[in-house]
Amino acid sequence: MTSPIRFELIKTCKQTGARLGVLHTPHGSFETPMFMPVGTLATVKTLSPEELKEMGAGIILSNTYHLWLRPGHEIVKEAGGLHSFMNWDRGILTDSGGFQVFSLSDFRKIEEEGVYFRNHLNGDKLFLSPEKAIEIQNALGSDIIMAFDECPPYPATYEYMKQSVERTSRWAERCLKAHKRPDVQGLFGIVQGGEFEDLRRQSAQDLVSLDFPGYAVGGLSVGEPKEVMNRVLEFTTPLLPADKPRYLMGVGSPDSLIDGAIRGIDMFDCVLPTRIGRNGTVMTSQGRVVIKNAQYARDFSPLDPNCDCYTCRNYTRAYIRHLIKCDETFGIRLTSYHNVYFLIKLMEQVRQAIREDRLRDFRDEFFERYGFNKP
Ligand code: PRF
Ligand code: ZN
Repeated sequence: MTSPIRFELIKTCKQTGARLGVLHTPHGSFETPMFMPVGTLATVKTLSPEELKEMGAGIILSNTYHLWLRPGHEIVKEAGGLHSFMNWDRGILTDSGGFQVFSLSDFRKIEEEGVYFRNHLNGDKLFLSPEKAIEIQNALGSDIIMAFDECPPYPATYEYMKQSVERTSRWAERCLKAHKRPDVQGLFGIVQGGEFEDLRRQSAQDLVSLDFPGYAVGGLSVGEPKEVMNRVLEFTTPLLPADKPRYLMGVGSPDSLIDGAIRGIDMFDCVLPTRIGRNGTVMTSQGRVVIKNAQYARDFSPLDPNCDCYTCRNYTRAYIRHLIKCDETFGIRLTSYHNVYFLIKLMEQVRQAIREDRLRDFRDEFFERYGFNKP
């Protein structure tokens, strides 16, 4: 059977080894490396699908766990699947729910058969397993579905991580067996193993032998220093097949997107642009701006002088600051729009730099301007 997800490697950057590619899905093709905005509850908070399209988003991420609880995957299926339910005709990737259980639920018990935990909304007892996570994702109809994995907290002991990696491999095999729609939905495996090189190797080998159409690197951006993440990526991505897409889960700060691409990552997702947007922080070519600060009260320039998004073409810092200080919803729409646009355009610039074999130079200039190099 041919996979519904196909990765086409166009070229690698001579300066860094970063990959320029095209990911083909049943809902369109898009260039990589790219950033997926997060629409946890079948909406990228405050933004319409039309707005996401006009920014150039090719695929968004949504969550199995949240849609299972509300409105329920049966209702989404009845609507004709997630694409028609939310009126989005480009790509959708759903995360499997395991990570959300670990981050949202206080009570949880991990067993071989799955995870017992409490509904974070009402405290009801719930159970999620590889089979259940796949059943829900099959009903949602997302283009890319994720294996049910365990993402241990950082730091975890070597012994714990080893048991966890082995269980995640057994769960991955059960996910493959449970997957009922492999002709229309691509199932990705998730490499775990924390910062331990031999465990990452074991995890990658186990998953690669199962032949998934794509692979994620999980268990990063969970509190470890940036240097640890970069080092783990350096020894992990070479273990993955060159002709399959690689997805770094839950990473979305501008510096990590660039450093991830340099280490061979093709896809990223993160709530960062919408989450910080809602509390009034924006990413600009000169670094982060906290728009509530008094210094912007009479600043009639755009959020970012180098941005040509809808927000920056039409509104000033002073106006947006006023809206956000008054809790006007239009304010967080404007900041969310700008932040998502910023990351989508950043990835466009990364791809152009790869095309021209100058991603190292681009990185150094970007870090200098953004202020990452400052003490
Ligand atoms: N596993 C899954 N989803 C995730 C992660 C993971 O390890 C992470 C780690 N940053 C974010 N989202 N299934
Ligand atoms: Zn802008």
